[in-house]
Amino acid sequence: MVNPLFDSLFGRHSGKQTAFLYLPDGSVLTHDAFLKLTARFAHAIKAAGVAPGDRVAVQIAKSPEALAVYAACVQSGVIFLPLNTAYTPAELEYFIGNSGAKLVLCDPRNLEALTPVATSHDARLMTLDANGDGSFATVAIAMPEVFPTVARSTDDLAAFLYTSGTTGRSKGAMLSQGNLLSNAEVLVEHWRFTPEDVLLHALPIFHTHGLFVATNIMLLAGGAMIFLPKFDTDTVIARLPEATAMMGVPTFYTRLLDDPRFDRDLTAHMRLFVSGSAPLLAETHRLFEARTGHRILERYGMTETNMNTSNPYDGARRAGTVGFPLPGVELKVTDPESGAALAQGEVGMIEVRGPNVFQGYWQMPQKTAEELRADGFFITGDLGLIDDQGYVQIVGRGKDLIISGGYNIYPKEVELALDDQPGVLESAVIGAPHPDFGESVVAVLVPEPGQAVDTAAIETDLRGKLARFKQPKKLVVMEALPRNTMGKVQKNVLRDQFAGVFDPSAVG
Ligand code: MLC
Ligand code: AMP
Repeated sequence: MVNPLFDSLFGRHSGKQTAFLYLPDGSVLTHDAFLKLTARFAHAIKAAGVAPGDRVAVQIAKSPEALAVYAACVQSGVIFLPLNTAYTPAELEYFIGNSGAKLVLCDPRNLEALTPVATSHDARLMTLDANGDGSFATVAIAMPEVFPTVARSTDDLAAFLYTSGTTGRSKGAMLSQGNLLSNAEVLVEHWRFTPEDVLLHALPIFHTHGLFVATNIMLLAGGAMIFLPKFDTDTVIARLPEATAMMGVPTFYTRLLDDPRFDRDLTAHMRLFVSGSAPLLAETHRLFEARTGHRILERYGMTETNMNTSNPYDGARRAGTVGFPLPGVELKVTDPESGAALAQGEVGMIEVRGPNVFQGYWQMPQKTAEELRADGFFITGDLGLIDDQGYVQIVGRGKDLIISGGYNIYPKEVELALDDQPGVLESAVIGAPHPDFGESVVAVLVPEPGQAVDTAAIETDLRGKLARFKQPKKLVVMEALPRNTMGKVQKNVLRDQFAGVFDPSAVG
């Protein structure tokens, strides 16, 4: 194969007049039409001066065109760097600078704000909107419908996905063609995807779940997707009859369960519901089965590793577990201090090794060495155990991380933004249980002696600095933070104290 990822996912569909994307307006994009769009985009990328191995940073709305940018990057041997559409220009500055992106594709609405950012990092800036219009599209439209695919090997890098860290600085996880392809191959087989499948796709396509798990699988299987711009309960319920499978974060499933139209009749024809990116409560699993007769298939993965474990397709899908290591993936539970393997049933650090595990963090050899062992095991930061039947259970996190509606929020990043605020001496950010998002952000602020803290002004200021989903949904002022005898902030105490702040049944 000239370019294993492109040839396996995209190239093999060339000329096929079969449906690939069912769109919200009722139109259908065929595999062949998608491939032609991809070729034009690949020409436009090349014409912008981007060479194989360079990075293209992309912050655009979910659309067939956005997906074709991914395909075009793979075809031209360029590294695809998708960015959450919620990120502010202030956040983007770091990703563009750190990655050394040659080309940045943004929504026309962000052109003005991003121009100085792109200029200061010597990146070319072009636009593409949700309708497929913009300066990038204008160049592409005049380009040929065929592009000579650039030769790559499975060891070559295909994508950078940035993931925040406990220090507050994001790290670019480098994923090779082989990382992505091997995982897609395993999942197609494991979850039995075929060309007959139609996946209801309501996830964003800038993260592992919606981009690699959902899209790569469907491309490899040769099936189609109902490609929705975002999750909306009404639309999902309306389009579900055309689907055979759905993938989502737990919030999707709790929102659907809140709607009485989501019942056994509506879902009787469905083959598979997959959940991941955040813990699915055992209670949600049971309610879902009672309502629909389907047992959600829960799996476990992360940006650095793609998918690691999955409940079985046949056999028991056990609530509160993430199933077994996928074929080719080794998983062990170790002592977080010594790294020694623990016995079955003991709680420790989950480590994984396999063809799915990434190549390291971009230009951060020290961070890479801290998390990726020389023998290839990646230290996930998740705490768990392997039960007596071999199922993996995640019981907590060794990393200070909040997962809200499937998005990761590192408290340190929010704390740094809060500590800069006038009148704030220090802050502590924690996650509290949230009925919709699973967890949500609570910030505790301690004022400088004799000063008042203006929480409304802080909220306004944060809007320009942090993506909306990272902003605290509750700001609390306290005189001091609880500390242990070593002086370390006791976040557990705060978590207990604020466990009920988002509980709608709680008084006050
Ligand atoms: C939106 N908001 C959020 C939020 N999403 N706040 C906290 N957490 C979130 N996840 C903000 C909005 O900006 C809005 O702010 C307010 O909360 C209410 O918004 P909403 O309309 O209710 O939200 P909605 O747009 O419906 O989005 C919710 C969601 C979305 C759950 C559908 O967040 C989503 O699609 N999440 C999926 C994330 C995902 O794909 N994760 C995979 C990562 S990969 P305002 O201004 O109104 O107050 C990974 C690896 C693996 O983890 O294993 O898969
Ligand atoms: P990300 O860095 O966005 O890829 O998020 C990866 C993290 O999401 C993992 O390290 C886990 O903490 C969490 N995660 C993913 N899937 C699950 C799951 N099924 N159950 C619990 N946590 C999960």
